[in-house]
Amino acid sequence: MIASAPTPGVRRPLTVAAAQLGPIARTDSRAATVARLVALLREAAGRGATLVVFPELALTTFFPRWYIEDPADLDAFFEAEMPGPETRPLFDAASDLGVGFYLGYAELVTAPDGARHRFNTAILVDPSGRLVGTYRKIHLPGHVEHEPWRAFQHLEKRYFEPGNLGFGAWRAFGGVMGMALCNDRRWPETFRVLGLKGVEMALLGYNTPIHYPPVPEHDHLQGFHNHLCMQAGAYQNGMWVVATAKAGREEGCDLLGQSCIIAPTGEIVAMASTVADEVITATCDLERTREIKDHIFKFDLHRQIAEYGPITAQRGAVPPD
Ligand code: CDT
Repeated sequence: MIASAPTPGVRRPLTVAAAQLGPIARTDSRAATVARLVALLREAAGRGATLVVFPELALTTFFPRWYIEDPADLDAFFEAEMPGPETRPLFDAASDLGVGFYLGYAELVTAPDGARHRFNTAILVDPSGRLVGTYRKIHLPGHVEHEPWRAFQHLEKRYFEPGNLGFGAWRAFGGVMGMALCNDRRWPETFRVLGLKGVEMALLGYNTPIHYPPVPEHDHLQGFHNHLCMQAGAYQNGMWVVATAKAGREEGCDLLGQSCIIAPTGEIVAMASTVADEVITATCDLERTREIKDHIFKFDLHRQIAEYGPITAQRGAVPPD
């Protein structure tokens, strides 16, 4: 008998939902948006979910598409407290329903010295309403300066600092949970670090414009690349991935949908079929991570760490002379 074979009959089922959002207008109030989140939460709970994953920046329109000069206008998209008065109804509904959630939002932190820091953040809240963990987006895409030639901006590098909390792993929901945000999914380092922390389920929200101004010939590949990187990350690290989009035509910009739940084998087990508010669910057996983690990607047996130095020693490629 193989020592690491899964114990027959042992299961750790977790029913999760990806609660996709359709577009949010710039003028939509927080109250209106939070009411949409609560409706999705109720639907997910009605389908048996105990964990609901919302998108990145789920409380507002995807504001990095605009060059915003007035700091007060920018501040309007950020949360200075979580929960605050406008987000409290989501926390209350979740604990009433006994459902936990992942929520992406723009976080404004004021340090004791008065310095203000802005992060693209996700939190994980358990079914009792307790904050389990906070993740601040590490791989910020886009650009710093206003680039008027673009059809729309992608100013995440201007409006956010890179996350300063690292990639976390938390024991919750009967397993080991990890978080990431949008562009993080394109980087294998994200999933590998989560894998090395023992993560069994990665939660991720995204806002992905279908049009990519610097390389528009790739626009038709956005859906392919979205799934390609997450299916690879799931398989190569033996983890479930729950990925939720903000989708549809938002302020004239088309955002990719295709929210999905991916098994540790890399197979998509559920996928959204609209670009509107939509709940998808799957019952994920966390024990199935063993099929991969104990065999083809058994890290402690197969990884050759002496050969991986360049991954952390250098940022860019260094071709031979
Ligand atoms: N929100 C976010 O990270 N979006 C990026 C767009 C990349 S193109 C600037 C993504 O990876 O989908």
